[in-house]
Amino acid sequence: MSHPTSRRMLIGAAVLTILSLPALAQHTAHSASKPSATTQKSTVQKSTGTLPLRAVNATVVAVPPMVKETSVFGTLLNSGKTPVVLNGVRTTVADHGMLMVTTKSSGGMQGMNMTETLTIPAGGRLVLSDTGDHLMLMKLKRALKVNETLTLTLTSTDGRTFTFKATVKKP
Ligand SMILES: [Cu+2]
Repeated sequence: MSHPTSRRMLIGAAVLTILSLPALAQHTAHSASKPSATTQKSTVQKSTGTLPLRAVNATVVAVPPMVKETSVFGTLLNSGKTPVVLNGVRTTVADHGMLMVTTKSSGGMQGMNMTETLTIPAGGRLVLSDTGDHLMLMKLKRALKVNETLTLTLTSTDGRTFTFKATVKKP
């Protein structure tokens, strides 16, 4: 299965919303199966402070108004001396966020799964893309406008946060 926010699948996603075919339903099922795991963990404050991160080319994929979920791509740079273990993402325009990994079956089919954590190595980077790790924003509360800027907050397992801006763009 291709990623639903690729250009080709966007049209598919719109159709899926109407026909409720499996791809979108499966994606929504991620949130249904673990409704509050990410949210709960992100509110556990073991320490406070800002993560030593920088976001480059942070992009939220523009979706048609009837599509209620979207992806976040870009590159996260960790200038710290220890790995950053992300456990959540949140923004006011979405009910909740999820961390996702893309998997490839032996048959070469691509799918994605929710993951509890994504790690940015010390002094390294994590690339978020439609063919790899990425973030998803679920149950969007309103339609997103192309070129608008959204504020997103990442949380880590040690309770620190990183807030950054991402621009809504067509894929
Ligand atoms: Cu995804």
